[in-house]
Amino acid sequence: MITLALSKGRIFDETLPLLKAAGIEVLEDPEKSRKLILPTSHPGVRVVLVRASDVPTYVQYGGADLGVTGLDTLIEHGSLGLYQPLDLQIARCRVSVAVRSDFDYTSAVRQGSRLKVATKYVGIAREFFAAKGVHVDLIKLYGSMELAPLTGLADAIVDLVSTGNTLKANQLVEVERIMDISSRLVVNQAALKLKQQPIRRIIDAFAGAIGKN
Ligand code: PRT
Ligand code: MG
Repeated sequence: MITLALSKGRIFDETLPLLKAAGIEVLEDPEKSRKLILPTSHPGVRVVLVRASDVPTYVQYGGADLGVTGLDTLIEHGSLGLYQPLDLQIARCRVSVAVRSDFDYTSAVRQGSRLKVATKYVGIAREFFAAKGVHVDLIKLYGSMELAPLTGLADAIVDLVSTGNTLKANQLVEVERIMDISSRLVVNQAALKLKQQPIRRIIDAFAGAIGKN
């Protein structure tokens, strides 16, 4: 049995066409079913639904053989024990710095002010500001980062942006782009050795379908 870890929402939705290219159809809709293990049209393949941030953990420890995860999540988790054969080019976005539209970020940086930065991406943020030589106090949040500058919790946030509509709706402006993000296929290294043929077949089918949607 091959187990593929996916998270509900955009990653699940955007992985479906890749699975289809591999001749695999998921037989239940995760938005309608309460099941966490979904059968597929292929008797040897099943999908497990986990939190987006738990996908690398499942694959690292062998709870799943493969998974699809955002590069953001993968960087924060670390890639120990994970083989990363493919950039699937799905769920694209970027990691950016954003501030309140009335906050003068450029001056604050130029003056060497200490910045309070709220983020779920503590690792990415720490490395980015260290490389710029900007002193930051990082505040770890698990969601709704946009609220932090509006309530005075932080001067800036480091968060994912795709259309920019969420920032705009909250009077925030993007002041730096840190990195471009897309989702990656991750594979458990031991599983790749033990179940080489069926896993290779999935990797190859995904590879052939990238960018075709
Ligand atoms: O929601 P939950 O806490 O369960 O987990 P999650 O937020 O990690 O999962 P999910 O499914 O929301 O995101 C999974 C992956 O999708 C992320 O790790 C990214 O790699 C990728 N992705 C692509 C995005 C976005 N685009 C995105 N726009 N993830 C989140 N967003 C959010 C962003 O955080 C912000 O709140 O959408 C909002 C901004 O969108 P725009 O279009 O208004 O700019
Ligand atoms: Mg989310």
